[in-house]
Amino acid sequence: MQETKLNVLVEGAVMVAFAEALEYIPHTVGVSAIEVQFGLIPLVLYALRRGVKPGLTAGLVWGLLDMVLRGFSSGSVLNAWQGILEYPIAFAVVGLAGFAAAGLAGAHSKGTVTGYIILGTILGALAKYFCHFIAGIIYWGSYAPKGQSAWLYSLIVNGGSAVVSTIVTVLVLVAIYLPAPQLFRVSK
Ligand code: 218
Repeated sequence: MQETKLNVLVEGAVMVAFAEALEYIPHTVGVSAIEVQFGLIPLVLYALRRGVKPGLTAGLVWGLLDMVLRGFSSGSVLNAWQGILEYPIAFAVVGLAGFAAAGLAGAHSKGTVTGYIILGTILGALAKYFCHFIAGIIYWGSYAPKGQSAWLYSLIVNGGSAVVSTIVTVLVLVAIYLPAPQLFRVSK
């Protein structure tokens, strides 16, 4: 099939819609603020297929959409700077997973592809939760249990979210790749 910019755009719109739909599945761990962000699955897949620039753009759109549809109503937007850091910026940097796209495109074995899926997911999730970690220290410290410092609380919540979200995303993407490797390749 002839690949056009329109293909990349439409595919991005579908992935963003899918990512946002997945946000409606309950995804906090127990009573904690730790979350399993299922939306990373389509967003990282898109960045792995299309690279950094489309990935950053799709992440930015997803962040704005999530802020409007869920952020304001859940009380997760505390002020303008925090809102900008934790929605458009934090969601956009998931697209950094696209740094693994070139390696994945040139990979020939299942092991190598799995390695690039892991690398891309870690890059995207780490970048996103680093933003939330910083925001957690500055803006969410008052939610820390008595006696716990703001940075340790933020590290536990956002580090925990990064780890569980990365594990779930890698497991699902590898489970998709094994029976359907064509989904990770862009036809030329
Ligand atoms: C310690 C702490 N608690 C809450 C937040 C806010 N936060 C964390 C992760 C993801 C998101 C975006 C919606 O999924 C938000 C708003 C924080 N940064 N730190």
